[in-house]
Order: sequence, then structure tokens, then C-alpha cells
Amino acid sequence: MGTTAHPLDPLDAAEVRAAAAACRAAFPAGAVRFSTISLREPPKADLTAYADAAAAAAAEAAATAPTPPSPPPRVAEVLLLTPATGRAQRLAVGLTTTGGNGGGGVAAEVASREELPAGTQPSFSPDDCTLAEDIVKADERVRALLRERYGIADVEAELAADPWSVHLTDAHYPPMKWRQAGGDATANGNGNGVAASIHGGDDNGSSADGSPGATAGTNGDSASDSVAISFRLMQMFLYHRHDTDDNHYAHPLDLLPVVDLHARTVVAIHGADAAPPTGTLPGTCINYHRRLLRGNKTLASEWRADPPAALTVTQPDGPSWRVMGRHVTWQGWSLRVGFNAREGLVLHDVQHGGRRVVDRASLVEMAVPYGDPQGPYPRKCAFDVGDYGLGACANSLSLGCDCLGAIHYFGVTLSDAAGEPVDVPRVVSLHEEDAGVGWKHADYRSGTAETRRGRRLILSFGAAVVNYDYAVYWSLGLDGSIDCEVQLTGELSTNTLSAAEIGPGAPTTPRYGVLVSPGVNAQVHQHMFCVRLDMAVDGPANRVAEVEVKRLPRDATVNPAGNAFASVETPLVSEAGAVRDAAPGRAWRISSASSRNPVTGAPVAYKLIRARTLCRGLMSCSLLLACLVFLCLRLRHLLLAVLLTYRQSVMRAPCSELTCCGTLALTHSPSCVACLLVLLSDRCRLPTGGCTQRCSRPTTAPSPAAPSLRATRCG
Ligand SMILES: [Cu+2]
Repeated sequence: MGTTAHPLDPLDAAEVRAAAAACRAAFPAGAVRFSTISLREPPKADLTAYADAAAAAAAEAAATAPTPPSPPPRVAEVLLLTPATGRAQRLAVGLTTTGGNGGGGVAAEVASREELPAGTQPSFSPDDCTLAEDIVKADERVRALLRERYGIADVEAELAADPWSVHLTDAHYPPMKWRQAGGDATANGNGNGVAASIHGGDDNGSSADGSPGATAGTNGDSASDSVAISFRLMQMFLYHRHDTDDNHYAHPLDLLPVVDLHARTVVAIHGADAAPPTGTLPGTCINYHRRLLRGNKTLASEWRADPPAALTVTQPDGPSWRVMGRHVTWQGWSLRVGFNAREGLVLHDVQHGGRRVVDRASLVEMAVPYGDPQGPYPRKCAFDVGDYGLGACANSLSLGCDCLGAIHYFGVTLSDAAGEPVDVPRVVSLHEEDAGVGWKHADYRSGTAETRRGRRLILSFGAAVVNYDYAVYWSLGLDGSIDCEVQLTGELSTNTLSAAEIGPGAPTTPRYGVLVSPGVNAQVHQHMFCVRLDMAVDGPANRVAEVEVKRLPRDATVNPAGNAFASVETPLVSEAGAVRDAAPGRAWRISSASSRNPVTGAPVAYKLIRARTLCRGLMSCSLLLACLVFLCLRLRHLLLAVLLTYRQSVMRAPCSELTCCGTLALTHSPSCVACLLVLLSDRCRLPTGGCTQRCSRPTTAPSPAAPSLRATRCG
């Protein structure tokens, strides 16, 4: 870490290397596989003390040489795996800069080490996704099935295997358990000789068990079936790929291997025993690659013949923002740009006019449940932040495509499975955009017309999580407003039709999806976002109230005509008491407990409101244009999560930072915010017991909502 770095700056390459080396030394007996190596952000009290000291030093600078404040200790948090045991570990590694003036290094020392509960696993890294695909492609049974069933002989060239986390388990669809039935799984072997069985749900005791040398499945779920080695399962949706650039989502296959990344073997193949639905695989090509557009039959096969005229974004005087390291100032705004493998972009210490507004803001989770109830799809559900790491999946942005005009880019250093640093340049974009009319008024008497043009400062990043691409935009307005918008684009995850949806008596259209090409089903699903706002409106003492416009009762004295309505505020004083439907017209106000507006006398506040649903990203889905149905987005509880997490300064993973790999209830984070997500979807990770004791399950019908939140200064 250089001397000019801030305590919230992400780790640099030297720090990643040093932390990884210290962790490897802490496990001399065996190989480790790294999940994430990231900055452990200092406690808020330490950050505040540091900021105060820095401000005091700056104030003295004119008169005396300022004394630089001592930054909080630099700590790396490392999540790693020991594949031989299947267990996950969390380590805190203290980092100290040695030497100086560019000639120094970084000393690292493991400060704490914690073995995570059996059955829990850290998120899947990009390396894990690649490994999972390699395991599938190397599996002899998979290769034989593909050859016999579809004539696919060259799996390296013709097969794509999308790695998905394994979710949903309950009494009706038992958890998937992968149990060591003899022999030792090795971290580095190819899985040959590992005897294993998998049971639960439709894989229950199935001879479809694809593990070489598999023993008979054991169906009893007694305690004696204890897992000898923790599994790390991924289910792999298979697709035929006509060539390297072919859009393979147009060619789904009806086989679903499940791999264990620890044992590095395929432990089950769903659909291996079933006859192929049609005997053929969907062959219609629907391509987005410019080289292959001409082959499209159902989408445009040529570039637009009448492209719009050139539109040039220029700022001849340069941009209005100033950037110092990762500190950004713009039109009264001040903030610090953070980034980590899990959340991606993080906004720190957002201030306006020198007044605190938000201490920390980020997208902390996204639940994507799928609605096809037929096996194996009940387990199809992803947490695209927590399962894969939205930051880990982020990609470099490019000028002219992702962003126009004057841009400042921030890069980040992440890490790979070996603990080596991975530089991702241009991962966050900073730019200004015209925002239309910010305010206007025309005086009809005098003819005076005044208009103020709006402008926004936008910080964004994009992440490709397997098939889907997300673009997250945080923007600040001249009017003091803050927006968060998530754009969904990319490719829909397709599948062959489920058994009940084909053959005699079947509906002509899929019940649980949309037929997007002959034989290709895009299953109904949702994306539900959880944004965490650690609010600090004019300081840390804030309170939250729900705001609704309500019609007031007719009253002979007060409201004789019955036309009265008013904005009614209901303080939300407990998490359990805040569970409710995010109905249209409902908003939330986060107000300072001490600071008041000089005109209204009301507490200074920010109001959290829902923006309209934006589906523009879907229009760029090359496979589906009819997919709006999938975005019946409902944020009813997620919004509440937004509201409630602001009080929990340490809780940044509402559905747990760990993934459950198909089994029940092995994760932690017993917070009610996580509970809200559980209530949203039965297939979330957390045990329902502890949470449902505090939150009653809402029974209201889902309501459409938007992936976009807008906070506006209203005090
Ligand atoms: Cu989707």
C-alpha cells in the first residue's frame, strides 16, 4: 500500500501476494484454494477517527507542517478452501508496508483463523466456474452420453457447460447430499476412484449417479449418513455449441451433470436414464456475434440499414469532476470509490455540501429464483452477488461502448484461485451525463421562462455472471438526489422443455416459461435486488419512517367533503414491524434525529422511492425479445432490506456470505434482513426457523416493482 493510499482503498497486487503467501504458510500440510482475498474494511469508529484526524491535519497545514494521521491497520480478509477436507476457512491477515519510497514490500501475518461450519462454502470464483466445466468435459460418462445421444464427439469444441449453484431444499424436494462412501477425495486428482453417491430429490438413489466407481446410493437421511467430506457442488447446464462464437443458449441439452469441485468429479447426471424428449437437439441458430448474424432466421440477420446519425458527447472544457486517488468530488458531492470481489462497486462516505449522507452503499445480494417446478429445476436458483461475486465477475469497460464522453476509469486488483493478483483495469467508470430538465417555471403574466438543466455524475460497473450481464449505475444529481439502477442484459439461461410440457396433452406453450425457439424454453424467473444503504443523514443518528399517501376518512367537521388526503408517516422501529408490501405510492424517509430544515422545521431527510421499471437492457438480449414477462420484478421485501440494513454496520451479506451447495440450513447471518429474502423465496439459503419466529410470512400478492431505487433529499 502506498503512502498516499486511503484505508478504504482495495488491496493492491503486493498486498494480495503477501496475504496469499501468509495463508499458504498457515496450511503447511496441504494445498489450499483461494476464494477471495479482499480488504477487511476498518471498523467505522476507526475510519471516523482517521477522517477527523486527517481533517485536523489539513486545517493546520497552512500554519504548520501537518502531522499525517496514523491510518487504521491494513487487514486482508481471505476466504479459502482446503479441498482435502472440504472445509472453508476465513483468515484475517495483517499487512504492513516495509521499507518505503517505492522500494519497500509488504509484510503479512495471519492474525486470526476460523474454520467455517461444515457444509458451508465460499462463493464460486471465476476459476471455479472454469474448473467445473473442465470436470464435466473430462467425464467419460458425460462424453459417452453426448456422443450416443447427440452425436457430439468433440466436447471441447462443441460443448458449453454453464456452472450454477445448487439451491432449494425442503421436505418436498430433499437436499442434495454427496457423501463419501469410501476412499479419499483428493484435491488434485481427476476424481477417478472416488466412490460417491448422491441422493435427494429426483436424484434420489438414482443409478444415474455418474461417479466412476460409484457405490449404491444410500437413501436414508439418518445422522449416520454424515458427510465425510464437505461437498462443493455445482450443477451444470449443458449446451451444444456449433462453433466458438455460436450462441449456445439456442441449443440446450437435456442432461444435467452435478460436479463436486473438491473431489473434482461428476457425482450425478440428471436425465441420464431418461429418453431424450425429442431425440434431437434444438438446432436453430440465433446469434449475436457480428460474424454470425447472417445465419439468423428469427432475429435480424443484417446490421441496421439506416443507423442513427452520429451523436458526439464532448466536454470541451473538460469534465466537472475531480479525482484524487479514489476520492471523487463533483458539484458539492464527495465520495470514495471502493470495490470488492463480492459486491463490486462500493460507495463510501458520500457527502454533499460537507454534510454526511451515506456512509456506505452497495448492491449486496440478488436472488434469482426460477419457477419451473419439475425436476431438476427446483434447484435452479442463483444468488448472483453471493454465489459468484458480482465484483469477481466484473469486466473492463470500454470507451465508446459502455461509456461515452469524458471518462475516468478506476481499476482494481482481485485474486485468483492460486492467490495470485488479477488486475482488472477500467472496472469502474465515472462520467457526467446531461439529465434533462432539472427545474423550470414559466410565468404566464410576465412571460419569463426559466429552465435549469440537470446533470448527473454516474459511477458504474458491469458484471457477466455466466449467462447474464448486469450493469450497476449509481448516480448523483445536482439536486442532491442519489439513484441506483441495475440494468439487466446478456443472455437468458435456457433449457429444454420439462417433461410435462411436451407430448400429448401438453400445453401448446410452456407453462413455466416462454418458448423462444423451437424446443428452447426460457423459464420464468425473477431478479430481486438487495441494496444496502448505511445512511448517515447529517450524522449517524438516523431514523426511518414509511411514508404513504392516504385518503382521510370523511368527517362532518374536519373533512366534510371527503376530499382530504395526506402524506402519513409511520416510524419503523423494528425489523419485524417493517415487513410489508412495497405497494405503489409507498416510500420511506430516513431522517436525521437532530438536524432540522430551517424552513419547514422538519427533520433533514432522504426519501427512498421506487423508480419505474426499466427493461431497456432486455432489448439487447439477443435470444429473447419476449422476455419482459420474466421481469415481473418484485422488490417488496428487498426494499425493506434496504431500509433495515442501514442500522447494521457490519452486516454486508444478507443471505450469508457463504453458499449452501444444495443442502439445508448450514449458513449463518441470523439477521432479519436475510430473513426477508428467505420469505421472498423458499429456495434461499438460510434456515427459516430462527427468522420466521420474528417475522410472519407475508401473504400479499407480489407486486411489480422496479430494479431502480431513488433517494432524494427532501429536507
Ligand atoms: Cu433474468
